[in-house]
Amino acid sequence: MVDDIDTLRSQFLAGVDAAADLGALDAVRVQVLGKSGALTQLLKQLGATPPEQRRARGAALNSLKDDIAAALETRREGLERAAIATRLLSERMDISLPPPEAPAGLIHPISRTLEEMAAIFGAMGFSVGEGPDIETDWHNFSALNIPAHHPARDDHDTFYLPGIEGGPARVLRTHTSPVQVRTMLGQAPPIRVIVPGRTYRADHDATHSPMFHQCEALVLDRDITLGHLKGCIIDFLRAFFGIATLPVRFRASYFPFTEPSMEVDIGWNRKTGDIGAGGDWLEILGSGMVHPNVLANAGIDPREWQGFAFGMGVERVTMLKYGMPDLRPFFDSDIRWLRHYGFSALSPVMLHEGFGA
Ligand code: 2U9
Repeated sequence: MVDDIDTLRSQFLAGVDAAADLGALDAVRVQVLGKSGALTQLLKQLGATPPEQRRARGAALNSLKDDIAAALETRREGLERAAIATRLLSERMDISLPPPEAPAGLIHPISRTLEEMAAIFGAMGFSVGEGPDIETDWHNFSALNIPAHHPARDDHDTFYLPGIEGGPARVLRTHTSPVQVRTMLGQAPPIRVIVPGRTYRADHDATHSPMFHQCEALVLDRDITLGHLKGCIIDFLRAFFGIATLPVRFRASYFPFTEPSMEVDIGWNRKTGDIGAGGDWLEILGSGMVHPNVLANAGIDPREWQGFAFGMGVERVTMLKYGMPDLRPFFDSDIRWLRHYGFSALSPVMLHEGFGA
């Protein structure tokens, strides 16, 4: 009788060893401990065992049951560990590898230029000003020393909008200068602000778009001179084009809102289009000392405060920096153009790296 117990034990332990996974192990368990399992049957037959043998046989069967439970548990733990190890091996990831695909989406060159301008001027202590695209005629023209019927208004090819219920005439702003007017009306000097943003003029060809971007600047304090204007603009242009020796030239000009006024040229090679050397000059922005009338219009005493302003076309400086021949693709939303000229979102603007092309 003891033989059948030992046979069952060795059969069972062999079955447990052979079980290759948790499913097979459970099948072995059912064979022995299930409703009609081998050990269950032997336990059921215990009642029919002669009384003098029953005690010893009962003890032997219970000991076998304990051994079976322990063996099942040990094997189950082993199989579970092995399953986890296999999974970890198959799911291992090499985090030093590049991502399987380039990230979707690229930064538009205009956004990139605006970010670079904010970084360069930000490092000089400028903050960024914003204002509405739909302006009053007064903020866009009159406050800037451009009275009604002044010929400068014709140069701007303005989009005029109907006034609201007899209110003041409205325009799509033709430059971002009205934002500096609003800044002066809203805060006392000293002021150091740049104003990047969309502007509108009714003009459309290879070098003009009805919507384009400008970035203007305004600095007001008690003792600001033309020297500050020159230093600020030269530093900006050299940082933006990434050329420490970029030649910069100031040439007398006229704008209604500045006096004196200067156009600013940079050195380039007209034949190759290379910027930085070559003996030719290329106009890049307009500048000047803020006209006393403009300060007075915005409620600032020109005897106490003075300063400079300048403005540039964002598309224009971007085209020059990256050698882009045509303005129109900026606004075509053509993904092929963006793949060529766009910037990775994973390489953000960082001033310490310089902005050289
Ligand atoms: C205030 C006072 C003065 C901003 C200035 C220019 C000269 C200028 C053009 C460059 C190319 C516009 O995009 S463009 O066509 N801008 O030449 N802008 S001074 O002067 C201001 C602005 C605001 C209150």
